[in-house]
Amino acid sequence: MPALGITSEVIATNARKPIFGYTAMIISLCGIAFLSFLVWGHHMFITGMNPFLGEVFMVLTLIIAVPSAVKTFNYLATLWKGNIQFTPAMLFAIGLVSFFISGGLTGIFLGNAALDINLHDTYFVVAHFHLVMGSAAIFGMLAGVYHWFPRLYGRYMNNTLGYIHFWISFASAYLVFFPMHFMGIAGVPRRYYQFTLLPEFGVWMDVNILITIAAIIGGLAQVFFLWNFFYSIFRGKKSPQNPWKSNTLEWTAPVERLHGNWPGEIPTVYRWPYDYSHPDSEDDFIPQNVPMEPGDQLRIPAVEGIAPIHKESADDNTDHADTTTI
Ligand code: HEM
Ligand code: HEM
Ligand SMILES: [Cu+2]
Repeated sequence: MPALGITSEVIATNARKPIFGYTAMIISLCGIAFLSFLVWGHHMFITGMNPFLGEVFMVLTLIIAVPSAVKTFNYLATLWKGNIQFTPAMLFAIGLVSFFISGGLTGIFLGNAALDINLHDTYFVVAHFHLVMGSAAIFGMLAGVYHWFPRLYGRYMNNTLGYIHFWISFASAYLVFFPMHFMGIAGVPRRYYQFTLLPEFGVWMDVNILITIAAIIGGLAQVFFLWNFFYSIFRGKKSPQNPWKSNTLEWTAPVERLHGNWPGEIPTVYRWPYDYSHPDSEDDFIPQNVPMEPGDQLRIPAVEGIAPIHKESADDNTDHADTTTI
């Protein structure tokens, strides 16, 4: 879930567009969080559970595909016709979307109780969860590190090293985990120390070698990241206050760690976080702490009506802080 939240932020900022379907995105996130409590039985389809119970868990599991699909399509729609900035953070966020699709789709296979009789405890499962958990989740976290690094240290990470890190990690993750689907469909079981005693699995030897080589290369690629991270803390190029031209409030705070984060007064939030490519702004973005002008539209549907905006007094940002805060 945190990786998906990071991705929403990174994709909107670097596509220079409001996130597509803001309300639907929030409802989906809550829907996934809630439904995830009700699906544990899909790990137990072949334990001998009552088939009716299996059916219930199957339906609940497949329902999760709906909010997951909403999120994925909204990510793609946010990219659509955006002014896309291919920063390393953006590449990792798009990488998450890719892995989330590939890994999520196989979740639907596994969620079908009848199919799972064949697929359970095979490498198909290993492929599925490494795409969603070992790749998508990790890529989301890396997107967050690249994105917020200048916020943390006032310096950039090196872009070239970031690109090398992304492309090798992206290619090797698919090379490692994608072939495992075919092994699983062919019946190769998970959690075996070695397969050489089972001649029917001998055909997978070459694939296993490929996977091993790709995994070693992918592991080594992380050295670029670690080097980049620690080197940039001390020697990275100095970054401006708000390097990605983001709207959100954290980019208005100084890099120095202060009690209360801001030196003087705490800034007031006037607008939603997605005023990118705003027609009224020359800079193509309006940070959240810029007061509303008369005629500006508050574009959060859910908040409208709850937080009245005093348009006539918008220039004065101290007097009405209580009524203009969203
Ligand atoms: C569309 C969403 C998803 C569906 C429908 C789904 C469905 C399933 C099913 C039915 C299994 C059991 C397969 C079996 O053992 O026979 C499974 C295994 C697994 N899934 Fe997912 N999954 C989804 C997303 C995720 C996500 C987001 C993660 C983690 C980030 C995840 C992590 C795992 C893990 C770790 C296992 C293997 C557990 C084990 O037996 O060791 N899945 N998934
Ligand atoms: C280059 C990276 C990785 C490689 C090559 C890799 C490889 C593997 C392989 C081959 C297995 C199956 C072992 C077996 O069933 O005999 C496995 C199991 C597993 N991996 Fe990974 N993995 C990687 C990264 C990750 C990451 C990042 C996560 C979690 C975020 C993860 C979580 C798991 C889990 C939960 C299992 C199941 C353990 C079990 O069967 O009890 N892996 N991994
Ligand atoms: Cu599960």
